[in-house]
Amino acid sequence: MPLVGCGWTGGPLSALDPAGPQARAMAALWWTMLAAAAALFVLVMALYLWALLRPEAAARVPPRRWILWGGIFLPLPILLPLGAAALVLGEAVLRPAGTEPFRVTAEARQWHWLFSYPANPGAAESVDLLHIPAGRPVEVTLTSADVVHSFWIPRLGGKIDAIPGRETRIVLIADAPGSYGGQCAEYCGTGHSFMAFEVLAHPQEALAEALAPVPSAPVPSTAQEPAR
Ligand SMILES: [Cu+2]
Repeated sequence: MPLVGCGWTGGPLSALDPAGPQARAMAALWWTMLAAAAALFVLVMALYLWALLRPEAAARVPPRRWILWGGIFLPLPILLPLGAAALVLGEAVLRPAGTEPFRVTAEARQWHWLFSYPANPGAAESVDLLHIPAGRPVEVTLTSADVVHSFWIPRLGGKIDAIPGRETRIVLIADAPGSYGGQCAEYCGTGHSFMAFEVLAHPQEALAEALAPVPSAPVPSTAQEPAR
């Protein structure tokens, strides 16, 4: 049965179902941390069982040795590789390789996201809907009109705060065309849980069409032809 929030069997907001290199690095780090935490748990439980089943043997171990081995030497073989993995995978999140990014600005306000495309003159702004090219880095520049919000697209990576009075940036890549869920990840008021958005990743050749302003429908005339 899938876990709704973080299920590895999919879901629009599943951080464990990555669809881009940044999200993959973060998911890998999550699994690495889970494995390390599980290994430490098993080791501590094994020691606990040993002390429980052989109390006379455990009592012969001096307190200083418990502290040195249990507090320093036992965790080190796990925590050192974990720290190294965090540094390597963190670099993959912060410095994605790739070509010139597609630039988008996102303004957060209670409780919507306004996306605009300054590098694409004539592109229509969109509310709670972000159009991006698939397979190309996307640089999102964030601001906030009111309080602190947080921009998060779990299947692509993130998250990063949108802060009033300053700009923050994040670079993401969607591997393939498709629809991805986004959500404000910082409590920002009573409408916070509804502050979701959709990301549509388009094939490069279809992006211009997606960004084109939607022509407004002609206003029907209410004037009637006089009866002859
Ligand atoms: Cu929020």
